[in-house]
Amino acid sequence: MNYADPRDANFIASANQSQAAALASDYTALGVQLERRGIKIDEITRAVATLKVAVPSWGVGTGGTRFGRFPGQGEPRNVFEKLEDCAVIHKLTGATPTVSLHLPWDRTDDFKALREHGAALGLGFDAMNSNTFQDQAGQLLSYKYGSLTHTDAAVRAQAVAHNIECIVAGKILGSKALTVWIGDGANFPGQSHLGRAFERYLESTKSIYAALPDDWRMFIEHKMYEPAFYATVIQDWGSSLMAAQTLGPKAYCLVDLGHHAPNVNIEVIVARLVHAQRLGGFHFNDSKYGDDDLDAGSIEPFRLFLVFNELVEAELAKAPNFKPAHMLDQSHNVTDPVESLMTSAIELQRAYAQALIVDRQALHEARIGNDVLMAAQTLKRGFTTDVSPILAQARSAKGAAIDPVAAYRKSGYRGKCAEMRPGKPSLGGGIV
Ligand code: LRH
Ligand code: MN
Repeated sequence: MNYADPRDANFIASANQSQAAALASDYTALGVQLERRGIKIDEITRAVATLKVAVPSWGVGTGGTRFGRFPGQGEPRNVFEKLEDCAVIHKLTGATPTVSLHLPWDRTDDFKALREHGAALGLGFDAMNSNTFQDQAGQLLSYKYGSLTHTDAAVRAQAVAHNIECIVAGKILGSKALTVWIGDGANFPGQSHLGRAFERYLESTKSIYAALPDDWRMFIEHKMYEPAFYATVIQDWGSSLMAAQTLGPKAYCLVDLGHHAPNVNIEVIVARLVHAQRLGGFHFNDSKYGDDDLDAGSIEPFRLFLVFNELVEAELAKAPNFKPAHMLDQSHNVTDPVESLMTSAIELQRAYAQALIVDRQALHEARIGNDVLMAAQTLKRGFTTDVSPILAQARSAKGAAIDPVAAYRKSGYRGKCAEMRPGKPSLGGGIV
């Protein structure tokens, strides 16, 4: 089996050779089409090239559900190997220069070495994620009945301490944010006092907030349900926004697309959080039913486009305090995680490019004139334009692969990992 390092610039250049001519003619053709619409294709390509997406460290291993996990070949066995896979994603897409870690899943006794390993691979570190939704071996107090909102102050203190541990590790790694998602809630009406649970959340997060360095942000991630199946303490954007506004200017709301009921209008939530100047960022993925954590743009690509349309509107309006962090948060149960993460990062770039080519002047006039159909058509025209040549050009211009999945498969990386990473991956259930 021949193997070539997919992170190697020469390998990528040779992989691109056979596709360069086709890309050039497709790019020119799209350029002519967009020119007719008053759009300069190179400006869009430059803008798309600036979109940075963080990869979840927990996404490069095969994910699972409570019913089972079917590990793939050559799974990364520790955070250092996870970074190697993340570097493949970044070198081939040019779009994912940072990794978002999750503690204790990525705990190591040498975060300085991890930072250096990342730097050597051309990677930085995005938001740290705490985990008080599982009990760890040797943990003193259980999170069975909650963590930051547990009725027992000692459990809350333990959960606060873990979040501060994540900040300490993040400071060594150069991270600038902490994402706090808790599964705290109730399975039965009556089980918890809905008001006091929220007050306990504020009391606990105040202690975490106080430990944040000045240049850090805290991302509060809401979720409608699961693991709690009746009431969740931070179940919606309203609860998250109230908490952020109570905590202070470093607290923001993080929107995980899968954390809403199927037909909730997420782009309206985005517009409100932009207005409130509290849009901290996203966990991009896709879903049809619950928090399915499927590949971004794989089920509802129009919804993803409409979210990016709100982001472009905010950019054009120079919305104050607007710097959303883009992260993927997915669980790859039946695909090669590297391939899924590469194609998902590209789907974010696609939605961004489609939103950038919308004729904003025509849209504005149609809206002001209540020409409903023309407004809808003008917006949709962005979505129905195949911007693939722009995405490929943006990659090739920065030495990434014109066709990342083809290059990845050509490299034989997965097979090489199967050789290099022997050992029996754990079976059973759970997302990692
Ligand atoms: C919760 C969540 C959260 C992560 C976890 C892996 O559903 O979206 O962001 O901590 O997935
Ligand atoms: Mn998430």
